Amino acid sequence: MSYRFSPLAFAVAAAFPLQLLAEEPVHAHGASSAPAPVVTLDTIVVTAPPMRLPLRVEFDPRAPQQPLPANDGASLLKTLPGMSVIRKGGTDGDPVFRGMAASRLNILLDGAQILGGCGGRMDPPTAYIFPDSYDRVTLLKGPQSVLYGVASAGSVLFQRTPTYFAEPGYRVGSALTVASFGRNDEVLDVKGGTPLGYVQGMLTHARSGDYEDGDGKRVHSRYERQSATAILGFTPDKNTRLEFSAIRSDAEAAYADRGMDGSQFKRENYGVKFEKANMGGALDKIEASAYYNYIDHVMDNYSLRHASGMAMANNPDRKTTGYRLAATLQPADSLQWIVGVDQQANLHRGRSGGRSGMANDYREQKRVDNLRFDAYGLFSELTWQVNPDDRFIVGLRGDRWEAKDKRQNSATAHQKMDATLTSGFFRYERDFSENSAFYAGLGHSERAPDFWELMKASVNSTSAFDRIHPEKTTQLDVGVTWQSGDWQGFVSSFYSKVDDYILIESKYRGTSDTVARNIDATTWGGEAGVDYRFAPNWKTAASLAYAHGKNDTDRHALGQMPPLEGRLMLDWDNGRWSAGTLLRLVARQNRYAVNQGNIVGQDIGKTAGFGVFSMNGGYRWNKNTRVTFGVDNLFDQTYAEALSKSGEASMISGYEQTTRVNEPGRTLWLKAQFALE
Ligand SMILES: [Cu+2]
Repeated sequence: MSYRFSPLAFAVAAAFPLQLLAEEPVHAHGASSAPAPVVTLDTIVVTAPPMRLPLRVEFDPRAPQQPLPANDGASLLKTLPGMSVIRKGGTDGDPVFRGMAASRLNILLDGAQILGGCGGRMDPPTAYIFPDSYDRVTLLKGPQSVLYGVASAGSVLFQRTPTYFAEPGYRVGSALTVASFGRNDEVLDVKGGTPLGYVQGMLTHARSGDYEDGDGKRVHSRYERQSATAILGFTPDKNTRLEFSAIRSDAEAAYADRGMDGSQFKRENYGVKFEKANMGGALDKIEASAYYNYIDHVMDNYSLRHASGMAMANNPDRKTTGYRLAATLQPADSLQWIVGVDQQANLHRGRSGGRSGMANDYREQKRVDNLRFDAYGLFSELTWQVNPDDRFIVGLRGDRWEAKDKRQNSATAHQKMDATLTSGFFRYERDFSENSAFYAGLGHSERAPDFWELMKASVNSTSAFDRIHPEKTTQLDVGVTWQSGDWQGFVSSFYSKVDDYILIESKYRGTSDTVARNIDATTWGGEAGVDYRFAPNWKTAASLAYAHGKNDTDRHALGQMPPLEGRLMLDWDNGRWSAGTLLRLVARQNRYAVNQGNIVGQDIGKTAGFGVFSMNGGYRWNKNTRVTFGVDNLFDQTYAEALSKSGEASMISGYEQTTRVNEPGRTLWLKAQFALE
């Protein structure tokens, strides 16, 4: 499917960038089955989605990507310039934007927060994302929006486009992916409805064997994942929607960086949403939603590997609930004002024991409370369209946050901590022409420490709880997007001062402690890209991403920062056949801080640069049926990303140890997509 870019859609989008999120119902029927007009795919394989709106990148998660992403949310994001993934095994890596990982990147699944349970961070929110069950992914860069919770490095929204059937109809979509290393993914998405409402059911399944690196060394990385989604919606009219949704999913995944694997990632989700749009008066839209997310994770050292020593299992769970209410006001034609409140509460519990069915069975143990969090926030974001070309956007957010240490044997047992957090931004945007814009914004956000940070030790105590302060980011974002003839490009840059950056340091001062401590940091960098359509069916593109981090307190590099990265692409597409190449070049990383980083990982040392070359092709019968195929890492390079986890801690019998968890070697893949309506 190739969506031609609609100038009208862009003009609307550029004028009201905030309205795009869930504004226009897409007719899942008839001629247009395209997701939303803003999602455009110039080529059928996404190698780097272009940035066409200030501070915001969008892409279709169902579109084939090169390199073939693993079946989770993080791998899917890696194609965006500025994004990296901390690899732990075959799937469930942690996404990192501009060197900022974990809670610094706010991830929402159809508006809901999901918080993992694994103390060892096996399950970032993206581990509960099944890419084929979403219609759109949006990255909002920087602390430049207050609508979706506290965002310091940015927010990533995995969204479903609202469904509306103008007349009775149905749509069946399916996709099948097969690839090297025993990989196969299947998805079935069925929806049907009338103007009164709709039902939708989605099933996904994915499985992969252990992959091999370029040297043919097997990496302990196999996984299997499945999800089922059911959605029931009522649409009394085109602008009113009441939707109920339920998701169940489970997975198992091998980890190459540690002594245990994830043998269960159960998730249960229920959501309800109400929305009334285009009301036409001073009150234009209201939105209300509530959700329940429960995850029940098991990791052990016997299900997916030969146990060395005693069989052990760890079984944390976490329940997260929340709601959000928002109103869009239109006090004047030139003003759009969104106000609202959101709330979130979660409780983390744990238990551990022996193998199921054996003495000390973990399932027979009592679950004990660890930490409990309660937070709510008030937000207000105003867009003032001064004239057709200039606008100001200002946002303000206040959060009240509270945490309680419910552990019995913690140094801070039964203590409480709380904070009032203020975030806000101010941005100016100017359109030069239909597809060209400039922006400059100053933002500030205050982020409370998360579960993983609070569970660490601190400098002078075995508990970091109540010892570390919220992290405060103040950031300048400046950029431009432009299009002129066959050329198109973007630059987005940032400069950030982080006060009380929560640094995680392992082997602190020669001990075996991993501590959390506040430091001050400065980061700067950005992303840039250019596309050039040099002949009717030909396009070449290049992108560059860099982030520089300094630990101002310790006076050296900030840990876990990715090196300079560039991509060069060449694509040919005649509407039926397509072909493309991708060369990804990553520089060496000489700036590192051994044992320092974030809750996901810490630096090991310097890394070498590398280049990876990949090719793809495709054929489409019509807009609903296409096949794409490719070979990633054609020359079978052996390499590891700078942010990869250490492979030395694992000691898995039958697997050779490597310094870092290496990336896959040569990988062949084919994805077939088919839809009926
Ligand atoms: Cu785990």
